[in-house]
Amino acid sequence: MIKKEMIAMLLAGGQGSRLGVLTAKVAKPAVAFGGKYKIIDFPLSNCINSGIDTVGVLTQYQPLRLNSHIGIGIPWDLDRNIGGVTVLPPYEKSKNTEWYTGTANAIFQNLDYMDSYNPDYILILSGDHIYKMDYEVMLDYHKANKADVTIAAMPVPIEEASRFGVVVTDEDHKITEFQEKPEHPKSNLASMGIYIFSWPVLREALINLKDQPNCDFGMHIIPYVHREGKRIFAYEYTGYWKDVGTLKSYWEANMELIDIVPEFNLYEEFWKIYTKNDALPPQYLSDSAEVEKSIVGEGCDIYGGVYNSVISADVVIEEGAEVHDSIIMHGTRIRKGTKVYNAIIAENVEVGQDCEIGIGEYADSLLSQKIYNCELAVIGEGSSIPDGVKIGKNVAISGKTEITDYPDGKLPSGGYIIKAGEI
Ligand code: ADQ
Ligand code: ADP
Repeated sequence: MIKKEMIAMLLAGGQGSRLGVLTAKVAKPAVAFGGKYKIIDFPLSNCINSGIDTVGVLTQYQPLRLNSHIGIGIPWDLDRNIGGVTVLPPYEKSKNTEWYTGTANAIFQNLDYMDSYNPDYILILSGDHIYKMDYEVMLDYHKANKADVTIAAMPVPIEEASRFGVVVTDEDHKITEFQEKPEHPKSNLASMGIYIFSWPVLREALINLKDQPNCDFGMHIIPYVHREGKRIFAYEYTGYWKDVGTLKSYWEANMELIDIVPEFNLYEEFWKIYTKNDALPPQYLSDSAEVEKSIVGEGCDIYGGVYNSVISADVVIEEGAEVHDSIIMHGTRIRKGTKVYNAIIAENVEVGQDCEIGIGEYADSLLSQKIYNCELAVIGEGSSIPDGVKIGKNVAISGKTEITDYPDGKLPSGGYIIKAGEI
């Protein structure tokens, strides 16, 4: 039997519904980030940079593009004969077939995969976090504490703590209490959803809870091991970490890349973030282009203005168009005279001439399906916006929009529209 001291299991199967139109056709870990990357590049790069060469990626929701991005793992040096990256979708078993009904259920359904490496430790990761972490150091900490479980944790503003699992620790960082997304958090130390388990402890918990519906790490496994009196420690992390599960946090994390001294630095030599290379030509900035404080991807043609924005590869910004404080993804074209503010525009969108995106409060509440209050205009992939359309902030739209009439800020639409309110 092949022996690996620690293997990683990367959970990449959630629906990502809070990202709305951005995840309508693609799993959250495959959403573009930072002009060049996909979200999943961060945990995968962390693995290889930490010396972990065996990674199971659990996929379920809209996996096509995620699978083609991962391929056989070449960009991350994870194309191995033994180990490497393995995509693990749910599969038909002899007795019953089940989708992954929860994070721990997904891991349970892959017991054989984990057993085949006879590991001492299992690292559980999420596919939707932007951060750099050396998991080897976390493993040393786990061993030094003779821990059964180590949970990476970091302080968050107390008013945000109820979005997370919350841990209470003693002076030795031993966890004395764990609350999953509590209404009244007892501490501001949030679980990052990154766990190291000693394999026999996890194995036993998964088997004992195998009949638990929707078995989830935060809801079931952690409370179970705590009840069983296992040694659970918090590994306090102080660097940059962002769960980009909401439109606002996704937009903020992109914007944080373009600060003069970025909070999160993509340019460090010693901790590279790897991604699939599409071998595109360089970007072209014409004499009419004006670019300030922005990331501009390969293959872009810029004739207009780009300010404080993150522009992915193969984007065209025509003359007289302006993009401010926005994220524009791969293959999108912004035509002449269009102004874009505080927007997220997904892949392969055509925005016509003289449009206004992200200014004012225009939205057609009759067509609204979901309420967001993210102060952003969000346009889903493949959409086409005809000339002269105004789409206000707090609006998400996707699909082909056929504007027949556009009086007093109303937006009659063929696609679906999401209006603003709360995230
Ligand atoms: P959440 O952020 O709510 O809480 P969760 O929805 O459980 O995280 O998803 C974690 C990861 O698992 C995501 O990458 C998601 O894509 C994936 N995933 C979800 N369901 C899946 C399934 N059925 N199959 C495969 N993959 C799936 C968790 C913890 C909290 C902690 C936060 C930190 O429960 O305690 O604070 O993460 O972000
Ligand atoms: P969001 O909260 O934005 O939808 P997540 O990816 O975190 O994004 O998924 C949310 C929850 O929905 C998770 O707790 C997960 O258990 C559940 N979930 C998502 N997709 C599926 C699925 N295909 N099958 C079962 N559960 C799912």
